This record gives sequence, structure tokens and C-alpha cells, in this order.
Amino acid sequence: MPRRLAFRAGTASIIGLPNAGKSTLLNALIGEKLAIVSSKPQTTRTALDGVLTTPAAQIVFVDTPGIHKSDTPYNQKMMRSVRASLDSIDVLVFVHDAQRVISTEVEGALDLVKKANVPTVLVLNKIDLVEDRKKVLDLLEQFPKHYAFAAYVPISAQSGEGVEAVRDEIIKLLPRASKIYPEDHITQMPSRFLAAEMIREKILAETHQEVPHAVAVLVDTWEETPKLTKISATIYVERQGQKTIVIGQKGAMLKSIGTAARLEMEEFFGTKIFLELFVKVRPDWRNQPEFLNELDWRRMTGERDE
Ligand SMILES: Nc1nc2c(ncn2[C@@H]2O[C@H](COP(=O)(O)OP(=O)(O)O)[C@@H](O)[C@H]2O)c(=O)[nH]1
Ligand SMILES: [Mg+2]
Repeated sequence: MPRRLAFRAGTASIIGLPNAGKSTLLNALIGEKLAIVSSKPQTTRTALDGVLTTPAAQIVFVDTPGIHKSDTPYNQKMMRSVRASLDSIDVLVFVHDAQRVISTEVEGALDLVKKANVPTVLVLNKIDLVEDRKKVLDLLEQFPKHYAFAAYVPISAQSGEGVEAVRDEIIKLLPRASKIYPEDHITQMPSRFLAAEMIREKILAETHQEVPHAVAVLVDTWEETPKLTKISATIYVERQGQKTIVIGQKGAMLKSIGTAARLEMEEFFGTKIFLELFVKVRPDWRNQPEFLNELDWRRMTGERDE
């Protein structure tokens, strides 16, 4: 049979509790850092997409915010994006942190899996952090009691161990179909969103307590010249005290955030970058629908490559 007839293509959503390693897995699967990663909850605030094309298949991945109690409007918005990611997909990938037991929180998340009713791969992540491999096996054995997963794969998204097995299990579950996107397409996300996220990641890495939750970043201007790309962006926080923290002593914190973000942008976009950062207080932005729309990459307008 000619190979093109056996080609498989479809969509796979990655879901799980916060901090399980969903975004790290997306990046490992695609081989590009598309999603920002941190140990702070709510690092991923909206559904993100990343496309992997192999000779045998094309998988459109959707990375999602962690499944959590949606007690505020902003959290509810995040959970809506998780639920929306369960519609019209071919495969689900449920990521669980191998250091954690199957708590009631996990059971709640598994209810979403049951409702989605699509073939689901159980990924037991962070096995590099579990010294006793027997514990990994014991935990793997627990999962079928909760749901009949299509496959069970222990991995370390960070080291890459097991990531190919995840990819192969997903491909087996995809329908026969031709490519949805051209081969070199990796994401729908606009460059200015990716750049804003890179800045936010550096802030998350450097700040603590309520600051990570209070931070939003928007790129204001994006100017490409043959020699370099000039980007100016605003970091929004909710209170003056947070602004003081983000700027730091004599601007030291803002400078280190800017340098780290610029280096990552230069690597990712493959061009020299001039990055200018501003910090503004915008009280209660998490409850302002208009501002939340501005942060939504699907609604971003303006200069874009891709
Ligand atoms: N040791 C280890 N850490 C991991 C692994 N996968 C993710 N992490 C870390 O776990 C934290 C949460 O990862 P992230 O991908 O942002 O989780 P998400 O909230 O599920 O998207 C980050 O600090 C990651 O570096 C892994 O396989 N091993
Ligand atoms: Mg994430």
C-alpha cells in the first residue's frame, strides 16, 4: 500500500492537574519551546497549540491550563479553555505527576476524561524524581481501576525518556487522514504572544507568592528591520508593591528579566532583538473582560509573521 494512504492526522489535547508537566511534554514532543514552563501554578493560562509532523503522521497538540477549582471569573475562563479543548479531538493525553497519589483532585480530573469519551493515553511524568521504580509500577497499576486508558506510558518530559513512546501511542490512535497543515507549520500562535510569554516566564522564575498570578504581559509594538527586530512590551501588575518588586533595586530585576527574555527571543526568532520593557499597575485586570480579550492570542491583531 502506498505510504500516503497510511498517513494519520488529528488533534490531541494534553490535560492534567497544574504542574504535572503538560507544557514540558508539549515542548518535548514538538522539539521546540512553544509553551512556557514554571513550578508556579497557572503558568499556562490558555490553550496553546503545537504541530508535530513526522513521515507517518501529523499531530496537532493542544496544551491546556491545569485542571483546578474555578472560583474566580479568570479561573473559570481558564477552565472553559480546558473544556473547549476536549471538543472534537481524536486523542486525549492525561498527564499525572508520578510523585503524587491518585487524590480526589485527580479523580475529579479523570471525570473530565470520562466525559470526553475519546481514546486516552495515561502519561506518568517525572519518573526521574521517583527513586524506587517499583513505586512507578504500583501507581501505573492503579490507573486502570479508574479508567480504561488506551495506553500507559511512564516518562520524564524533562529528560525526554519515554517521550517517543507517547508520540507513537498517540499516532496509533489517530484516524487515517492527510495533513491538516503544511509540513513546516509548528503553531498558530502569533510571534507577539510567544514573545510576551517568554517575558512572563522570566518573571515567574524570579518572583514569588502572589506576584506570578498578578502578572500579565502584552507586546505593544513589533518592528522588523533587516538587522534587528524592535519589540516593546508592557508588564502589567495589580498593585504598586508588585511593580516595585518587578523593577527591583535600581531596576536590576527588570534588567535581568529583559536580558533573559531577549536571549531566548533571539534564539527562537533567529534574529537580533532590541527589547524595551515597561511596568504598569492595572488594578483588578483579572476581572476585566476587555483586557482578558487583549491577552487572548486568538484575538491579537497587528504585525505578525507566519
Ligand atoms: N524533574 C522533572 N521535572 C519536570 C518534569 N516535567 C516537568 N517538570 C517540572 O515541573 C514544573 C511544572 O512543569 P510544567 O510543564 O510547567 O507543568 P504544567 O503546569 O503541567 O504545564 C516545572 O518546574 C518543570 O520544569 C520531569 O519530567 N521531571
Ligand atoms: Mg503548562
